[in-house]
Amino acid sequence: MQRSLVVAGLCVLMLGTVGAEARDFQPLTKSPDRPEMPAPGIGKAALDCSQAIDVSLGDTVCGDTTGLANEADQYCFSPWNETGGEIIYRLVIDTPARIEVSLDAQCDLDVALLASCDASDCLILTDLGFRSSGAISGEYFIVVDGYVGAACGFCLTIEEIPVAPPIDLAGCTNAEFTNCLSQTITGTTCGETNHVTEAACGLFPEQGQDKWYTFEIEPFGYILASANMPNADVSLWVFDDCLTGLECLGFSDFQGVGGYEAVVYSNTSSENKRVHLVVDSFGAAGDCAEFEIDLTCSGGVVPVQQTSWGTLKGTFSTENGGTQ
Ligand SMILES: [Ca+2]
Ligand SMILES: [Ca+2]
Ligand SMILES: [Ca+2]
Repeated sequence: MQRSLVVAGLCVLMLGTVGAEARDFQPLTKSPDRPEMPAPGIGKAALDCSQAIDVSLGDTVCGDTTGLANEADQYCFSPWNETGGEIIYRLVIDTPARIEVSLDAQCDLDVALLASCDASDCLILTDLGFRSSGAISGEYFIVVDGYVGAACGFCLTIEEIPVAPPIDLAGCTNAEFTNCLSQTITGTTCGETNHVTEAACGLFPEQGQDKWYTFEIEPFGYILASANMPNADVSLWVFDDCLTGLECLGFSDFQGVGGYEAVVYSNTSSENKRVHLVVDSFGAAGDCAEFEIDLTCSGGVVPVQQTSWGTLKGTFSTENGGTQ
């Protein structure tokens, strides 16, 4: 394993590993590369929704923010500088529905979803749109705003989408049992099935075919996986065992094609823990690709080994200094 890849993987781990909390809304695309600190001076949230345009599920509405006033320039406490003028839409959903809102703009506009007419009462801010994780209802405000003063024409589509299918349990029951060892695993998702597209801790629909591995992790052991698909946009999941409901324990999909994703899971219980590591991809339905996983796994090989922080640190230093 090359040192740079390990470092890259660990950096992703620090920045990108997502815990198991459910997300009510997800962006449709990965975030553009923008500054991580708020621009000085932004923070206005004084929207006036008295002129908000009513929209309904199924609508596509077009507008133009050119020449409009900038009443709000920060949403969701994001660092994104939304100093362009804005147009506000009001969406009322009577019958619970899963929604997707997508923005097609001629310049760098963004779209925010608000729970009330207040840019601080923000549910999600995205570059090109968002979807709800499940069915929602009630009154929402959708704001189209301009990143760093951008202003132009756009169309916004608000539609109902199907609720995500449940995870196909065959992925779990047919998973490949793998010894919990530090190793490099190469494989392909081609010939597999798309068992999982969305789960509570995911960020994007992972429509690719997915390959499942099962690991048994000793008490206070851990699993650390960094994966790459040279020709596709890899993602990683960690799921609880089938018997315990396949809770989503970890997820990573922050890089694009050829980028590395990393997840870590620690067994904090005093009993052996069975988890599934799933290699998946972001892309078109049924996509598949070859992958490589650099794996560090502590415990689960019979007889059960003792793991201490000393060996954990030793593992990292060995990996950092190793060549292959
Ligand atoms: Ca604005
Ligand atoms: Ca999948
Ligand atoms: Ca990725």
